[in-house]
Amino acid sequence: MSQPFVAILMGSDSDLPKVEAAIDVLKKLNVHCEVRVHSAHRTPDATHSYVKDADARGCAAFICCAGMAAHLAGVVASLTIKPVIGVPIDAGPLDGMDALLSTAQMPGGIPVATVAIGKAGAKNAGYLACQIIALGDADLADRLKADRRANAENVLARNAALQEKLGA
Ligand code: RP5
Repeated sequence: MSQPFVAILMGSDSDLPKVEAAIDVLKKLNVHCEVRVHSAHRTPDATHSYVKDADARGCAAFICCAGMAAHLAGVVASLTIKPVIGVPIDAGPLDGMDALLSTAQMPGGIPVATVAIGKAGAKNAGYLACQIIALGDADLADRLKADRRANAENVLARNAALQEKLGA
């Protein structure tokens, strides 16, 4: 069985500045990922072929990032029973509300775990994918716990710095 990996798909390379937040998390936690531009609307055949192939090669979860009428996550979810995480991208005049609804409002039986719009959503998509893989990977679970501790320590340190600045 090949090494589990996360497939990150985006509808356009114009999404990359937001999608990088997911890539950064996976790199930090040492989880292998493939990153591809595949559009549900502009390249439907290539999207189908890639998802089927990635699924067969051991993809553990798909992260699908798209803006506007964002059907990428839903289409990918229709092709696999691996977990699909949808990231609505804030592209276009509706600032991602269009993508949020297009990604989240899936018909029953074809779930897409939809995270927040934009960069924060992409970051959480990276963490969620790692948490899914960590169900069967104790070392990754330890790295996730250490990351949470580091986050908490960082917030506490910033609070201490603020108190000092305020003379409290
Ligand atoms: C969506 O349309 C893409 O995911 C992107 O967010 C948006 C605009 O794409 P471009 O016109 O910038 O290629 O499919």
